[in-house]
Amino acid sequence: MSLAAPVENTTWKDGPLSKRLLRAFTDESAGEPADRPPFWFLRQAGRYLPEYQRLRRGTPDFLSFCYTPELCIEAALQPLRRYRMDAAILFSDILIIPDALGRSVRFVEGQGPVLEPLRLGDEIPSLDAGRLDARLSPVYAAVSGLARAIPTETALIGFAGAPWTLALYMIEGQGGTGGERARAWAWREPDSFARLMSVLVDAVSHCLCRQIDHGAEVVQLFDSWAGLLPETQFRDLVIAPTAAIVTRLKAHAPGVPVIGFPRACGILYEEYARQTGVDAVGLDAGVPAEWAARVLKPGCTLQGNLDNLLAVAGGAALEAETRRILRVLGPNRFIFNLGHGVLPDTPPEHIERIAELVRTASP
Ligand code: 1CP
Repeated sequence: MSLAAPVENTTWKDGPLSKRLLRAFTDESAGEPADRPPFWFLRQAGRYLPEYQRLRRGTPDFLSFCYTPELCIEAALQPLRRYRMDAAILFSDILIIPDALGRSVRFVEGQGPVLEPLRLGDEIPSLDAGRLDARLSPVYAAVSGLARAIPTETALIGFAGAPWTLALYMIEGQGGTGGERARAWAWREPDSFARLMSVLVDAVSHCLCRQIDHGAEVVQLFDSWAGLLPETQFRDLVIAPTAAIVTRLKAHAPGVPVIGFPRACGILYEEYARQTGVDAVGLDAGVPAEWAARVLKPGCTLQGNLDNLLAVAGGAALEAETRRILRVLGPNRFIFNLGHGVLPDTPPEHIERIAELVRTASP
């Protein structure tokens, strides 16, 4: 069978929900209480794994790696072999969408992504949505190959960057800034910024629908820089575009859960959870678990939120915090995860210890 052939996605059409991750999106009163929550780790594949470093050495250019389905499939399977998480996540990057729209994107060793910054509203018409499928077809092939390769009890998560976070990279040319240029543009020229957001809403919705068609059973929207925005911009640039994407996804595949991750947005999590239509919210490590359980959980599933530095540090604090999060947020309508991605200097044995603690958690 060709790697690129779409996979018939039956999980959400027919049930039953044999996968633990998918059960976390159902109302607990409808089924048996969970014995333990499902778990996976943000950025679970990648540089902290020696086997990934070996695989990556063969293809120095990271974008070429992302456009080679066999390599993406192998990179996504590596952490599953070690830790048997309840979910595999597509190995790709959020910046493939700007790349597929025709912007220049490079990954510089030791520095991260570097894009040719978008400077003017006049450049927006040059973003070419017509190229998306041709450029992204290897990504969809990786999704279908992965769907076939993972164990039957493992769920497959597809993902994309959310429009605001993509716009930030496209305008700033890199991450790690305060997003000043992008935010000033949004205040100064709301019309051209809205045009950019509209292109990105279309591209992200399209790319996620294709991932679902190829076998993704859950999709996650990474809004990594949501926390930079004051409330008015948060409503316009995070909540509204996310709600528009969720509407499109639900029209295309009503049963596929959507996880939103508006990182570091503080109490605006509440508005995000209520108004975007997402099925779950990913919590960063700064969100108090008791608050999230009381305020957010009644309406949606929660995911998170162990500090990723505890996965670096290990020891007694890692054990205590993992147990605390399991107690406060689990076991139903909860997906155990980190509050942000696994860092490159994380000892793999610490990830193993967390996996063991979650797997043996009692309700
Ligand atoms: O050298 C290498 O091997 C490249 C390192 C790397 C990897 C392994 C990058 C560059 N991206 C990725 C893969 C990746 N990126 C995945 C799949 C791996 C997995 O989860 O198992 C995912 C989900 C992402 C998502 C991603 N990329 C985000 C959202 C999550 C987050 O961390 O907030 C963001 C912001 C990016 C941009 C990006 N790509 C790469 C880096 C180092 C960064 C972050 C740079 C920055 O902080 O601005």
